[in-house]
Amino acid sequence: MKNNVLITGVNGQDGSYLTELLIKKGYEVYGIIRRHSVAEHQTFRLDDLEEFNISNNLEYGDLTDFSSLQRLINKIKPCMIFNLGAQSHVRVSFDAPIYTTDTIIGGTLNLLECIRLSNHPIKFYQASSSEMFGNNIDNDGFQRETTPMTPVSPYGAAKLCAFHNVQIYRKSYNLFACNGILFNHESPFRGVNFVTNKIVRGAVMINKGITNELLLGNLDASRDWGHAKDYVNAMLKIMELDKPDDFVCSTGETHTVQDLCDYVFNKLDLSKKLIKIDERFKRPNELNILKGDSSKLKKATNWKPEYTFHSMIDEMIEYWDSKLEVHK
Ligand code: NAP
Ligand code: F7E
Repeated sequence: MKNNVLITGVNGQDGSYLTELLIKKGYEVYGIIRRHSVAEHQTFRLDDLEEFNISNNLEYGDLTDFSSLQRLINKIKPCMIFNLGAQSHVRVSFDAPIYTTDTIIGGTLNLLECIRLSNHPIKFYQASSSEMFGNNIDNDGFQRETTPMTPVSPYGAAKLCAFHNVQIYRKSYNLFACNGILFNHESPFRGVNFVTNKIVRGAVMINKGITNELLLGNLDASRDWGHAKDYVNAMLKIMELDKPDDFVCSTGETHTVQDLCDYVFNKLDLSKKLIKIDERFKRPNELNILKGDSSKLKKATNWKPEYTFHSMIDEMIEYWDSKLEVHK
């Protein structure tokens, strides 16, 4: 149908913000969810969208199960598919490389094949990642669409293969298939084992007397952190263009993990001595610095982020402050 959109990873951080945006823009949003043994918390990020009966549009399936994808695409007949589903944790991709690869490379190819075999046109968005660059940086200190890509993790390698397949299907079969090369983006809905939410939640827990230390890995890595709400806006703008293409989406600013700790701990007036280094949270291989140049995206779509690094972290602090109970 003209207005139907299908999202994989609908209950993830980006999936939930994108669902909200698309509903507000008048799209009918359908999402694929997996079977969880603890189903009651699975869709908590979509709770506020229940007034739109979103749970009626959630269907069981899995990116690694071609039959489930084909069945849903035939049923929903979406005009757009956003492929946000993935095992998205870089550290975990070293622990479960085959599963990570299956969901990302196999899952993306399954969707591209469904679209190629479908008898109606479907636009396709692929959640590509700055992790694909590895440690390549242009001479001016930025990564952009033309920067070489040499990933340093199984996750990055899988995303790079999927990225190429999107380009291959676009060129070979004339599909409207786009890659958004998104740099790190965060929010209160970020998984709590990613570093921003781990630090913010951990610091608020210390402040409320729930815990007394925060265990982290490498504090020297630098990331270009934006807000997920701004980045799902970019996804839709990319899909509303006349021609399919690939775009970097980033803030152009970089901060170390240490900078992030300093900001949060200073804001809450906590001693940084409570931060301890734990080898378990380090990776076998590290991507050291990310700083993206979004000029191409800005020129093509007028995209502009609304959040700053600090306004995003402040929002996350407020979220956890209101969620967690005082134990003092
Ligand atoms: P996220 O919160 O981890 O969400 C991932 C989603 O994928 C979840 O809904 C998860 O469902 C689903 N999923 C995992 N395996 C699946 C499978 N086999 N079949 C179907 N669904 C599956 O990730 P995010 O931060 O929203 O990121 C969205 C996408 O952007 C991901 O592809 C990620 O790799 C990519 N990306 C993220 C960033 C970032 O900084 N956030 C940057 C660049 C690219 P369950 O709840 O069932 O696990
Ligand atoms: O790590 C360091 C860690 O796990 C950021 C995913 O969304 O963005 C994300 O991947 C940095 C790394 O994100 C801890 O070593 C230190 O240098 O929050 P993260 P990521 O690995 O950059 C890309 C663009 C994606 O596409 C991915 O899907 O923080 N770090 N101590 C730590 N990281 C974690 N998770 N936990 C720590 O204790």
